[in-house]
Amino acid sequence: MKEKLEGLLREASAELEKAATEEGLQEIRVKYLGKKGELTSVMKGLGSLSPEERPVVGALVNTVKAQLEEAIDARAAVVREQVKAQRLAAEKIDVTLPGRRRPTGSKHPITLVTEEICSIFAALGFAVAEGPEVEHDFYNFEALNFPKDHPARDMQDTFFVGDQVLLRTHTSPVQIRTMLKQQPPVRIIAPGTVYRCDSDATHSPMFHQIEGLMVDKGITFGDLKGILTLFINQLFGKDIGVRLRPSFFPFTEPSAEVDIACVICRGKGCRVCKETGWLEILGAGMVDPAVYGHVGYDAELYTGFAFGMGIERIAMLKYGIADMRLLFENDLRFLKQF
Ligand code: 2U9
Repeated sequence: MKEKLEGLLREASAELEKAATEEGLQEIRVKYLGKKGELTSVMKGLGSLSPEERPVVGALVNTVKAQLEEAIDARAAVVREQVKAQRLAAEKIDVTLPGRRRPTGSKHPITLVTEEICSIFAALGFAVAEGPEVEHDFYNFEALNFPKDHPARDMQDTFFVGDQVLLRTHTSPVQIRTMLKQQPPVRIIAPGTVYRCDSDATHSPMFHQIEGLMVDKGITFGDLKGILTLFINQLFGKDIGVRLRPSFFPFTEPSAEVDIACVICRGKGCRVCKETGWLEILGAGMVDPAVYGHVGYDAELYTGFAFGMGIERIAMLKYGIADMRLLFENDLRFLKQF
Protein backbone atom coordinates (compact mmCIF):
# COMPACT_ATOMS: atom_id res chain seq x y z
CA MET A 1 0.00 0.00 0.00
CA LYS A 2 2.86 2.29 0.95
CA GLU A 3 4.54 1.70 -2.45
CA LYS A 4 1.27 2.32 -4.24
CA LEU A 5 0.82 5.65 -2.47
CA GLU A 6 4.42 6.69 -3.15
CA GLY A 7 3.95 5.66 -6.78
CA LEU A 8 0.82 7.85 -6.99
CA LEU A 9 2.74 10.79 -5.54
CA ARG A 10 5.59 10.37 -8.10
CA GLU A 11 3.17 9.99 -10.96
CA ALA A 12 1.22 13.10 -9.88
CA SER A 13 4.45 15.10 -9.41
CA ALA A 14 5.57 14.21 -12.94
CA GLU A 15 2.20 15.33 -14.35
CA LEU A 16 2.33 18.55 -12.34
CA GLU A 17 5.75 19.37 -13.82
CA LYS A 18 4.21 19.28 -17.29
CA ALA A 19 1.00 21.21 -16.42
CA ALA A 20 1.19 24.71 -17.93
CA THR A 21 -2.41 25.87 -17.62
CA GLU A 22 -4.94 26.30 -14.82
CA GLU A 23 -7.25 23.85 -16.64
CA GLY A 24 -4.48 21.22 -16.78
CA LEU A 25 -3.92 21.61 -13.02
CA GLN A 26 -7.64 21.23 -12.35
CA GLU A 27 -7.65 17.96 -14.30
CA ILE A 28 -4.80 16.64 -12.12
CA ARG A 29 -6.63 17.77 -8.96
CA VAL A 30 -9.73 15.84 -10.08
CA LYS A 31 -7.71 12.81 -11.19
CA TYR A 32 -6.10 12.31 -7.77
CA LEU A 33 -8.21 14.15 -5.19
CA GLY A 34 -11.67 14.19 -6.83
CA LYS A 35 -14.62 12.03 -5.66
CA LYS A 36 -13.64 9.31 -8.09
CA GLY A 37 -9.94 10.16 -7.80
CA GLU A 38 -7.10 7.69 -7.27
CA LEU A 39 -6.35 8.75 -3.69
CA THR A 40 -10.03 8.79 -2.79
CA SER A 41 -10.41 5.20 -3.97
CA VAL A 42 -7.43 4.19 -1.76
CA MET A 43 -9.18 5.89 1.19
CA LYS A 44 -12.39 4.03 0.38
CA GLY A 45 -10.43 0.77 0.50
CA LEU A 46 -9.27 1.44 4.11
CA GLY A 47 -12.36 -0.40 5.39
CA SER A 48 -11.09 -3.71 4.06
CA LEU A 49 -7.83 -3.43 6.04
CA SER A 50 -7.22 -5.02 9.42
CA PRO A 51 -7.74 -2.81 12.52
CA GLU A 52 -3.95 -2.74 13.03
CA GLU A 53 -3.14 -1.66 9.45
CA ARG A 54 -5.96 0.87 9.15
CA PRO A 55 -4.51 3.76 11.30
CA VAL A 56 -1.03 3.32 9.80
CA VAL A 57 -2.23 3.37 6.19
CA GLY A 58 -4.83 6.09 7.02
CA ALA A 59 -2.10 8.36 8.40
CA LEU A 60 -0.01 7.67 5.30
CA VAL A 61 -2.93 8.48 2.97
CA ASN A 62 -3.48 11.78 4.86
CA THR A 63 0.21 12.66 4.53
CA VAL A 64 0.24 11.88 0.80
CA LYS A 65 -3.01 13.86 0.33
CA ALA A 66 -1.51 16.89 2.13
CA GLN A 67 1.70 16.62 0.07
CA LEU A 68 -0.31 16.37 -3.14
CA GLU A 69 -2.47 19.39 -2.26
CA GLU A 70 0.63 21.39 -1.38
CA ALA A 71 2.34 20.39 -4.66
CA ILE A 72 -0.76 21.31 -6.71
CA ASP A 73 -1.07 24.69 -4.95
CA ALA A 74 2.64 25.41 -5.45
CA ARG A 75 2.43 24.52 -9.14
CA ALA A 76 -0.76 26.62 -9.47
CA ALA A 77 1.12 29.65 -8.14
CA VAL A 78 3.90 29.09 -10.69
CA VAL A 79 1.39 28.61 -13.55
CA ARG A 80 -0.52 31.77 -12.52
CA GLU A 81 2.72 33.74 -12.64
CA GLN A 82 3.60 32.25 -16.06
CA VAL A 83 0.14 33.06 -17.48
CA LYS A 84 0.40 36.63 -16.13
CA ALA A 85 3.88 37.07 -17.62
CA GLN A 86 2.64 35.79 -21.02
CA ARG A 87 -0.34 38.19 -20.96
CA LEU A 88 1.86 41.13 -20.01
CA ALA A 89 4.26 40.29 -22.84
CA ALA A 90 1.37 40.02 -25.35
CA GLU A 91 -0.21 43.30 -24.22
CA LYS A 92 3.03 45.24 -24.05
CA ILE A 93 2.75 48.76 -25.49
CA ASP A 94 5.74 50.74 -26.66
CA VAL A 95 4.92 54.13 -25.23
CA THR A 96 7.92 55.64 -27.01
CA LEU A 97 6.33 55.03 -30.47
CA PRO A 98 5.19 58.27 -32.17
CA GLY A 99 1.37 58.74 -32.16
CA ARG A 100 -0.77 58.37 -35.29
CA ARG A 101 -1.15 61.75 -36.95
CA ARG A 102 -4.69 62.99 -37.58
CA PRO A 103 -5.07 65.31 -40.55
CA THR A 104 -5.80 68.83 -39.34
CA GLY A 105 -8.02 71.18 -41.30
CA SER A 106 -7.38 74.83 -41.99
CA LYS A 107 -9.64 77.86 -42.05
CA HIS A 108 -11.46 78.68 -45.27
CA PRO A 109 -10.04 81.79 -47.02
CA ILE A 110 -13.44 83.53 -46.55
CA THR A 111 -13.18 82.91 -42.80
CA LEU A 112 -9.55 84.11 -42.75
CA VAL A 113 -10.39 87.37 -44.54
CA THR A 114 -13.52 87.93 -42.41
CA GLU A 115 -11.50 87.46 -39.21
CA GLU A 116 -8.72 89.75 -40.41
CA ILE A 117 -11.16 92.53 -41.39
CA CYS A 118 -13.11 92.17 -38.12
CA SER A 119 -9.92 92.41 -36.07
CA ILE A 120 -8.80 95.58 -37.90
CA PHE A 121 -12.15 97.24 -37.13
CA ALA A 122 -12.22 95.81 -33.58
CA ALA A 123 -8.94 97.66 -32.94
CA LEU A 124 -10.72 100.85 -34.08
CA GLY A 125 -13.50 100.29 -31.50
CA PHE A 126 -16.09 98.64 -33.79
CA ALA A 127 -18.23 95.86 -32.29
CA VAL A 128 -19.29 92.86 -34.40
CA ALA A 129 -23.08 92.63 -34.93
CA GLU A 130 -25.07 89.74 -36.43
CA GLY A 131 -28.64 89.19 -37.56
CA PRO A 132 -30.95 86.73 -39.35
CA GLU A 133 -30.39 85.61 -42.95
CA VAL A 134 -34.15 85.34 -43.54
CA GLU A 135 -35.36 88.93 -43.32
CA HIS A 136 -38.43 91.09 -43.58
CA ASP A 137 -38.74 93.59 -46.44
CA PHE A 138 -38.78 96.44 -43.87
CA TYR A 139 -35.21 95.78 -42.59
CA ASN A 140 -33.75 94.78 -45.97
CA PHE A 141 -35.30 97.50 -48.21
CA GLU A 142 -37.90 99.83 -46.67
CA ALA A 143 -35.82 101.23 -43.75
CA LEU A 144 -32.84 101.58 -46.12
CA ASN A 145 -34.72 104.05 -48.31
CA PHE A 146 -35.15 101.73 -51.31
CA PRO A 147 -37.99 103.14 -53.46
CA LYS A 148 -40.97 100.76 -53.87
CA ASP A 149 -40.07 100.25 -57.55
CA HIS A 150 -36.31 99.77 -57.04
CA PRO A 151 -34.98 96.96 -59.29
CA ALA A 152 -33.22 95.25 -56.33
CA ARG A 153 -36.70 94.53 -54.88
CA ASP A 154 -37.55 92.64 -58.04
CA MET A 155 -38.20 88.87 -57.94
CA GLN A 156 -35.41 88.57 -60.52
CA ASP A 157 -32.81 89.94 -58.06
CA THR A 158 -34.06 88.78 -54.65
CA PHE A 159 -34.98 85.32 -53.29
CA PHE A 160 -38.44 85.72 -51.76
CA VAL A 161 -39.56 83.27 -49.07
CA GLY A 162 -42.98 84.87 -48.66
CA ASP A 163 -44.78 88.06 -49.65
CA GLN A 164 -42.65 90.33 -47.43
CA VAL A 165 -40.08 87.74 -46.30
CA LEU A 166 -36.80 87.24 -48.20
CA LEU A 167 -33.19 86.06 -48.00
CA ARG A 168 -31.24 89.20 -47.07
CA THR A 169 -29.50 90.72 -50.10
CA HIS A 170 -26.94 92.53 -47.92
CA THR A 171 -26.05 92.72 -44.21
CA SER A 172 -27.49 96.28 -43.93
CA PRO A 173 -30.61 94.98 -42.04
CA VAL A 174 -28.24 94.14 -39.17
CA GLN A 175 -27.40 97.86 -38.84
CA ILE A 176 -31.11 98.78 -39.00
CA ARG A 177 -31.89 96.29 -36.20
CA THR A 178 -28.97 97.68 -34.13
CA MET A 179 -30.12 101.30 -34.58
CA LEU A 180 -33.69 100.36 -33.59
CA LYS A 181 -32.30 98.89 -30.36
CA GLN A 182 -29.81 101.59 -29.35
CA GLN A 183 -29.23 105.33 -29.66
CA PRO A 184 -25.88 106.74 -30.92
CA PRO A 185 -22.96 106.46 -30.59
CA VAL A 186 -22.96 103.36 -32.84
CA ARG A 187 -19.80 101.75 -34.14
CA ILE A 188 -20.43 98.29 -35.61
CA ILE A 189 -19.37 95.95 -38.37
CA ALA A 190 -21.73 93.30 -39.70
CA PRO A 191 -20.13 90.27 -41.40
CA GLY A 192 -22.36 87.60 -42.90
CA THR A 193 -23.81 85.53 -45.72
CA VAL A 194 -26.09 87.25 -48.24
CA TYR A 195 -28.16 86.04 -51.21
CA ARG A 196 -28.97 87.40 -54.64
CA CYS A 197 -30.73 85.87 -57.65
CA ASP A 198 -27.56 86.04 -59.69
CA SER A 199 -25.35 83.23 -60.98
CA ASP A 200 -22.63 83.35 -63.61
CA ALA A 201 -18.82 83.10 -63.86
CA THR A 202 -18.33 86.13 -61.58
CA HIS A 203 -21.51 86.01 -59.43
CA SER A 204 -22.63 83.43 -56.90
CA PRO A 205 -26.23 83.33 -55.55
CA MET A 206 -24.73 83.09 -52.04
CA PHE A 207 -21.79 85.24 -51.03
CA HIS A 208 -20.36 87.11 -48.05
CA GLN A 209 -20.23 90.75 -47.06
CA ILE A 210 -18.89 92.94 -44.35
CA GLU A 211 -20.62 96.22 -43.77
CA GLY A 212 -19.81 98.92 -41.24
CA LEU A 213 -21.68 101.78 -39.61
CA MET A 214 -20.50 104.68 -37.45
CA VAL A 215 -23.05 107.21 -36.16
CA ASP A 216 -22.47 109.97 -33.62
CA LYS A 217 -22.56 113.76 -33.28
CA GLY A 218 -20.20 115.46 -35.73
CA ILE A 219 -19.16 112.47 -37.90
CA THR A 220 -17.99 113.76 -41.32
CA PHE A 221 -17.00 112.47 -44.75
CA GLY A 222 -13.41 113.10 -43.56
CA ASP A 223 -13.92 110.42 -40.86
CA LEU A 224 -15.21 108.03 -43.53
CA LYS A 225 -12.16 108.63 -45.71
CA GLY A 226 -9.74 108.45 -42.76
CA ILE A 227 -11.10 105.19 -41.32
CA LEU A 228 -11.40 103.45 -44.71
CA THR A 229 -7.88 104.52 -45.77
CA LEU A 230 -6.49 103.23 -42.47
CA PHE A 231 -8.36 99.95 -42.98
CA ILE A 232 -7.13 99.53 -46.58
CA ASN A 233 -3.53 100.27 -45.55
CA GLN A 234 -3.70 97.56 -42.86
CA LEU A 235 -5.24 94.99 -45.21
CA PHE A 236 -3.25 95.68 -48.41
CA GLY A 237 -0.14 97.52 -47.11
CA LYS A 238 0.57 101.13 -46.25
CA ASP A 239 1.92 102.08 -49.67
CA ILE A 240 -1.16 101.05 -51.66
CA GLY A 241 -2.85 103.86 -53.62
CA VAL A 242 -6.47 104.71 -52.60
CA ARG A 243 -9.04 106.82 -54.46
CA LEU A 244 -12.71 107.68 -53.99
CA ARG A 245 -15.17 108.13 -56.88
CA PRO A 246 -18.67 109.56 -56.59
CA SER A 247 -21.45 106.97 -56.69
CA PHE A 248 -25.07 106.43 -55.68
CA PHE A 249 -26.84 104.16 -53.17
CA PRO A 250 -30.40 104.59 -51.86
CA PHE A 251 -29.14 104.49 -48.25
CA THR A 252 -26.20 106.94 -48.39
CA GLU A 253 -25.82 110.52 -49.56
CA PRO A 254 -23.26 111.49 -50.70
CA SER A 255 -21.97 108.06 -51.77
CA ALA A 256 -18.62 106.89 -53.06
CA GLU A 257 -16.88 103.87 -54.49
CA VAL A 258 -13.42 103.19 -53.11
CA ASP A 259 -10.65 101.88 -55.37
CA ILE A 260 -7.18 100.62 -54.55
CA ALA A 261 -4.24 100.61 -56.96
CA CYS A 262 -4.24 97.24 -58.75
CA VAL A 263 -2.51 94.67 -56.52
CA ILE A 264 -1.30 92.78 -59.62
CA CYS A 265 0.25 95.56 -61.75
CA ARG A 266 0.56 98.26 -59.03
CA GLY A 267 -1.34 100.74 -61.25
CA LYS A 268 0.32 100.14 -64.62
CA GLY A 269 -2.71 98.44 -66.18
CA CYS A 270 -3.33 94.70 -66.62
CA ARG A 271 -6.05 92.14 -67.38
CA VAL A 272 -7.25 92.00 -63.72
CA CYS A 273 -7.86 95.78 -63.49
CA LYS A 274 -9.10 95.92 -67.10
CA GLU A 275 -6.16 98.21 -67.95
CA THR A 276 -7.43 100.94 -65.56
CA GLY A 277 -4.76 100.45 -62.87
CA TRP A 278 -7.51 100.50 -60.19
CA LEU A 279 -9.66 97.89 -58.41
CA GLU A 280 -12.99 98.73 -56.79
CA ILE A 281 -13.16 97.15 -53.31
CA LEU A 282 -15.64 99.17 -51.25
CA GLY A 283 -18.86 101.15 -51.45
CA ALA A 284 -19.46 103.82 -48.84
CA GLY A 285 -21.25 107.04 -47.99
CA MET A 286 -22.84 109.28 -45.37
CA VAL A 287 -26.03 107.63 -44.03
CA ASP A 288 -29.06 109.19 -45.76
CA PRO A 289 -31.22 111.19 -43.25
CA ALA A 290 -34.25 109.20 -44.52
CA VAL A 291 -32.72 106.08 -42.89
CA TYR A 292 -32.55 107.90 -39.51
CA GLY A 293 -36.27 108.65 -39.89
CA HIS A 294 -37.04 104.91 -40.08
CA VAL A 295 -35.06 104.03 -36.92
CA GLY A 296 -36.02 106.98 -34.69
CA TYR A 297 -32.68 108.84 -34.76
CA ASP A 298 -32.65 112.65 -34.72
CA ALA A 299 -31.21 113.48 -38.17
CA GLU A 300 -30.54 117.07 -37.01
CA LEU A 301 -28.33 115.84 -34.18
CA TYR A 302 -26.50 112.86 -35.65
CA THR A 303 -24.50 112.07 -38.76
CA GLY A 304 -22.65 108.94 -39.72
CA PHE A 305 -21.04 106.91 -42.44
CA ALA A 306 -21.52 103.37 -43.70
CA PHE A 307 -19.59 101.10 -46.00
CA GLY A 308 -19.85 97.67 -47.55
CA MET A 309 -17.60 95.19 -49.26
CA GLY A 310 -17.82 91.73 -50.82
CA ILE A 311 -15.50 89.30 -49.00
CA GLU A 312 -15.03 86.94 -51.97
CA ARG A 313 -13.60 89.79 -54.02
CA ILE A 314 -11.21 90.85 -51.23
CA ALA A 315 -10.10 87.21 -50.72
CA MET A 316 -9.47 86.76 -54.47
CA LEU A 317 -7.36 89.94 -54.61
CA LYS A 318 -5.48 89.20 -51.38
CA TYR A 319 -4.60 85.59 -52.24
CA GLY A 320 -4.44 85.89 -56.06
CA ILE A 321 -7.42 83.54 -56.66
CA ALA A 322 -8.44 83.79 -60.32
CA ASP A 323 -11.78 81.95 -60.26
CA MET A 324 -14.45 82.66 -57.61
CA ARG A 325 -15.91 79.15 -57.97
CA LEU A 326 -12.82 77.76 -56.19
CA LEU A 327 -14.14 79.41 -53.02
CA PHE A 328 -17.33 77.32 -53.08
CA GLU A 329 -16.21 73.93 -54.42
CA ASN A 330 -14.53 72.77 -51.18
CA ASP A 331 -11.72 71.05 -53.07
CA LEU A 332 -9.17 70.10 -50.39
CA ARG A 333 -6.27 70.59 -52.82
CA PHE A 334 -7.28 74.26 -52.92
CA LEU A 335 -8.32 74.70 -49.27
CA LYS A 336 -5.10 73.07 -47.92
CA GLN A 337 -3.10 76.02 -49.24
CA PHE A 338 -4.47 78.42 -46.62
C1 2U9 B 1 -27.27 101.36 -43.10
C2 2U9 B 1 -27.00 102.48 -43.85
C3 2U9 B 1 -26.10 102.41 -44.87
C4 2U9 B 1 -23.81 100.10 -46.44
C5 2U9 B 1 -23.13 100.33 -47.74
C6 2U9 B 1 -22.26 99.89 -49.72
C7 2U9 B 1 -22.14 101.25 -49.68
C8 2U9 B 1 -21.83 99.06 -50.85
C9 2U9 B 1 -21.62 96.87 -51.77
C10 2U9 B 1 -20.19 96.51 -51.84
C11 2U9 B 1 -20.03 95.33 -52.69
C12 2U9 B 1 -22.32 95.58 -51.55
O1 2U9 B 1 -21.09 93.29 -51.63
S1 2U9 B 1 -21.41 94.37 -52.43
O2 2U9 B 1 -22.13 94.13 -53.61
N1 2U9 B 1 -21.95 97.75 -50.69
O3 2U9 B 1 -21.43 99.56 -51.86
N2 2U9 B 1 -22.84 99.37 -48.60
S2 2U9 B 1 -22.72 101.82 -48.24
O4 2U9 B 1 -24.60 101.20 -46.19
C13 2U9 B 1 -25.49 101.22 -45.17
C14 2U9 B 1 -25.75 100.10 -44.44
C15 2U9 B 1 -26.67 100.18 -43.40
C16 2U9 B 1 -28.26 101.42 -41.98
